[in-house]
Amino acid sequence: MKLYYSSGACSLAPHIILAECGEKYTLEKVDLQNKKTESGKDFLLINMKGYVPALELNNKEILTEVGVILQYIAHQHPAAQLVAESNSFEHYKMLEWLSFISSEIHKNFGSLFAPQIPETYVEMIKAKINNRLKVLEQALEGKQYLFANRFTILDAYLFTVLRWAHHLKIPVENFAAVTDYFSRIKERPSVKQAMQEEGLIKP
Ligand SMILES: N[C@@H](CCC(=O)N[C@@H](CS)C(=O)NCC(=O)O)C(=O)O
Repeated sequence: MKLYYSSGACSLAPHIILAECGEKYTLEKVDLQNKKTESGKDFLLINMKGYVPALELNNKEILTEVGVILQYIAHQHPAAQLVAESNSFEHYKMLEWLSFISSEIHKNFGSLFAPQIPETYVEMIKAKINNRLKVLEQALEGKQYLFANRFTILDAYLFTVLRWAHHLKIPVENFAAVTDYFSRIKERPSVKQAMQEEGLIKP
């Protein structure tokens, strides 16, 4: 499989899961500004939506959208138990979290990266984020992982977006369980491997 990514972007989540599964993968960096890949391809021909991640399968099909890519990779490696069995109630509970991370955390955090957004909008989004962090704090209290007492695709995704908090001046340190969780996930070998491969930490 080949992952089209941008360093530290939400594509880090599937990158972590590729490493976690022991899947064979290659990486191709995307210049999101110019929509060009590092080998000079027009990224819009790979993903017409113009954003990462995009996963090229071994049969050359392309999959996009973080939540879908995470589930696809995890389903290829059932023994790793990174996602619940399709159609089980547990799977729907995971989808509930996946949707929460995507629409309530990822997209609210992501909107703060836009340059020159009005201060009133920033305040509004930060108040919203604070409420979402309260939900996570409660969910993570006394727990190692977000779901089912084991590392899953949810942790790869949540870690990836929480990583942006410091840069965005979101005071995650006010949430002790979230802060502990983040520090713990950061030490996982697959997380370190993916971060090294994206040049986010030194080997
Ligand atoms: N709905 C998409 C959103 C992906 C997304 O927001 N990607 C960002 C990086 S975190 C991006 O590539 N932005 C560049 C752009 O939108 O042009 C998903 O879940 O995969």
